[in-house]
Amino acid sequence: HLGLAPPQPPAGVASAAERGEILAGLLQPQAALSPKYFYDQRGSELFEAITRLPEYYPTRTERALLRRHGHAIAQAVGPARVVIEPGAGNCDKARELCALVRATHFVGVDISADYLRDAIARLRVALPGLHARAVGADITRGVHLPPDVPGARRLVFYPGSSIGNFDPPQALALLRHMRELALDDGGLLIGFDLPKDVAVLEAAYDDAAGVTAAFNRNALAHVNRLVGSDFVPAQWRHRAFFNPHASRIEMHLEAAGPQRVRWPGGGRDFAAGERIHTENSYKYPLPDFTALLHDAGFTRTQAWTDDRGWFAMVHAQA
Ligand code: AVI
Repeated sequence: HLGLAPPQPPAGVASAAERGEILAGLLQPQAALSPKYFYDQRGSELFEAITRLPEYYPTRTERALLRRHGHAIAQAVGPARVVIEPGAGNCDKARELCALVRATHFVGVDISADYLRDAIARLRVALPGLHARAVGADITRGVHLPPDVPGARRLVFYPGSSIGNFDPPQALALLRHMRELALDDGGLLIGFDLPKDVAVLEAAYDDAAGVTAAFNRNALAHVNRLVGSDFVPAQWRHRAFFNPHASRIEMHLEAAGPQRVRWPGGGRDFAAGERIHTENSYKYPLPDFTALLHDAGFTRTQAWTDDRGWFAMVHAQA
């Protein structure tokens, strides 16, 4: 590709496509914002704080699964290979996994590019023999690997139940894309959250310390920077509840009073109590998720769950 790259907007300002997507969501009758807008630098830090909260069980349950079944997981995955992690974040889990499967190459992809670059630098220190690369990209637009990434024996690693933040048709499309990334002799190791007691689920998304509330509101501060809007985050209440019909946690921001929000070229008035839908977090029963993996083109699957049946890891062969 020899042409000149199109001029890029300065960091922290939305591209035309991003701006269109954000404003279209805010102007829908039921206003909505993609959960990807949680993850600016501060949002990534807040998410990391969430993973350490007593109420937020997914991260520590998954880590325990990886440690307890490490040997069996390494066997299912096979020997040294290239690990690709979409949405790598702080790369904590990547460090353990790369050591476990004796990976030679790691490619971390994340929308929060600066945060990822720092994480990759730490990963290189922790595992000096690993060739580790950072790719700052939005995985919903497709993961494009640098041309020099080896093609053989790939493992796509998608932990943390991030797949739950996509609607099932989008999740299927993403899994198909991962199936392609894995090539014909690779696989996918994926973690996802299982349905459970509603009180446990709701506490995990509405913690006593208010970290998840701050994480939710931070999306408005991020959007203000991206599109030049004037949301006052403190005027929006955090709402999180389980929707049993869709088997998902929903997060919303609810206007504490009437809000007049303006941005260059437009705006919207919100009545008191009106909501912006900011996130879904789907909880899949294991058989449903296995079926989704087969629909996406994976063949054999092997699953591990914790004793309480709260979280699952699946290895799916291409
Ligand atoms: C990143 N993702 C899997 C988290 C989840 O549990 O859906 C995001 C999150 N939202 C609120 N708390 C954590």
